[in-house]
Amino acid sequence: MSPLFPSLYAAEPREAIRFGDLSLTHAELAGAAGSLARRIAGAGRVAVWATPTPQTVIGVVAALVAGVPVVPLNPKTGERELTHIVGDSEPTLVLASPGDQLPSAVATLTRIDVPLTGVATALPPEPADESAALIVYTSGTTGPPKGAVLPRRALAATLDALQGAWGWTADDVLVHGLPLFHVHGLILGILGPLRRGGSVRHLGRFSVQGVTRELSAGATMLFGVPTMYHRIAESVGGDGELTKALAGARLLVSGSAALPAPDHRRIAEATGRAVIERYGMTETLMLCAARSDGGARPGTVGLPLPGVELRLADEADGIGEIQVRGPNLFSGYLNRPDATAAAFTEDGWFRTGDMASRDADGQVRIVGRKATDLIKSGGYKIGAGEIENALLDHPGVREAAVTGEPDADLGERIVAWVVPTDPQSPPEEAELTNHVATQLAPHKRPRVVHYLPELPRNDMGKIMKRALHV
Ligand code: MCA
Ligand code: AMP
Repeated sequence: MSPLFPSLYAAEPREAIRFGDLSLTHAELAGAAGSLARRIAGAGRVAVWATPTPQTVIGVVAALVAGVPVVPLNPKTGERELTHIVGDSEPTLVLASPGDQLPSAVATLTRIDVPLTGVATALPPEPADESAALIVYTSGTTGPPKGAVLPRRALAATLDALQGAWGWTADDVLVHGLPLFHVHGLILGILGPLRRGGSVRHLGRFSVQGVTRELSAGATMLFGVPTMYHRIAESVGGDGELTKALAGARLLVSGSAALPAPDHRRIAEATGRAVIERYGMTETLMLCAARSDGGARPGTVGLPLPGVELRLADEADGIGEIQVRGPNLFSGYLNRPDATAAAFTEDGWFRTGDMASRDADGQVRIVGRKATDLIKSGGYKIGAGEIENALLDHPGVREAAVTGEPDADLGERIVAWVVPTDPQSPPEEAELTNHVATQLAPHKRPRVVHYLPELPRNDMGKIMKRALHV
């Protein structure tokens, strides 16, 4: 098999990753990851406590080199969700940084503290293309998140397709502040530069100042979700240093949700640079991308990437559901053959649930989603059902419904509609918000809670979510 990361095998002495003051070359990463790979070889699956640190990168790369599937864990995940993910994926080990405090749901696993250094010896041969590389948990409309099993060939296919679209080379230096437990930050943002033999500087946490600093100091590409570009757009007019830094970048890429045209315009007007969009999903990795050599229009996500077959199903007025096939697709949901079967059409196309049209030149324009019960907030996909279930677990809540409302910063904000058990003393808003944050994850917490005497229901007793708005 050809290696996922050729420059590790070549032990290149150039910088590969940088987190603050800590940086590792490809050779150093090969040493640290190679040593760890030998320790974990043969493990069933490994969980990685995916803090934004070099240890996370070493842990993930070690597991990929050893052929051990990785389950990246959001360190802020609450008890209920973490228990589900660990119970479902059954890792035998957890890789963490020294000093990380692990909650009880993972504390029972054998823990390895990831060392930053290791002795470089020959790396093991890579496993078969079809073997599982990563299991990434992603929300559906109802129920707890499902583990999307991503084979190595999907990673290689998607990263190589992006190389072609963006002219991505070993000379590129990527900067981002995305979390390392999702596709965008981990696969595109870390494994992408490593596959190219280039480098990535991670901000630890996103800030406009961090972006300015790194783009001014030689970074060539920026990846972010629309919320990050919105925050950049808010600053760009009055911040000469930021404007100059963005203008000097080779590529500004937005993804994970639609980039609003006003943010696109503000950045383009101030810097002369267009932010380009790419479109994908956890299950499919990248499907479309605007090219770096021009032709990007606000509101479009470019053409299907090489290797990706894309059709619009059940088209009406030029709008249909995006369905796809290609080597970039996942191999199924872990332990969920029912959900895997439901995700594909009878003739083998994956149903994305996204509705789109195509411009005259073929560029794809996403216009909405089939399911109103999926919310995209800050680029995170969140199911209304999982939040409703968490709220219903609170003794002060008799009934609950969750909706997404437009939000200039987050794209959509999570809104909870609650019928209290005791209308005379409803639970406080902060109490409910913290309940969801600690059971599921902070990014899944409602930003607004409305209290109602009852929820609007139709004759069948179904909650009429369309009637829930302020
Ligand atoms: C606030 N916080 C709390 C609470 N309230 N913690 C616990 N309980 C509470 N009640 C904490 C939060 O954890 C956070 O900490 C801090 O306060 C600020 O909260 P928040 O306002 O939620 O965060 P933010 O700064 O507004 O976050 C915006 C963001 C973030 C940085 C844009 O949403 C983000 O990183 N989004 C990226 C999502 C992503 O990668 N999606 C890709 C999915 P702290 O800041 O320390 O965390 S992959 C995908 O979609 C496909 C494949 C694709 O196409 O890419
Ligand atoms: P996730 O399951 O978290 O991987 O989210 C995937 C979803 O994010 C897709 O189905 C789309 O709805 C949305 N998405 C990703 N990129 C874009 C984009 N550039 N424009 C619009 N929506 C996007």
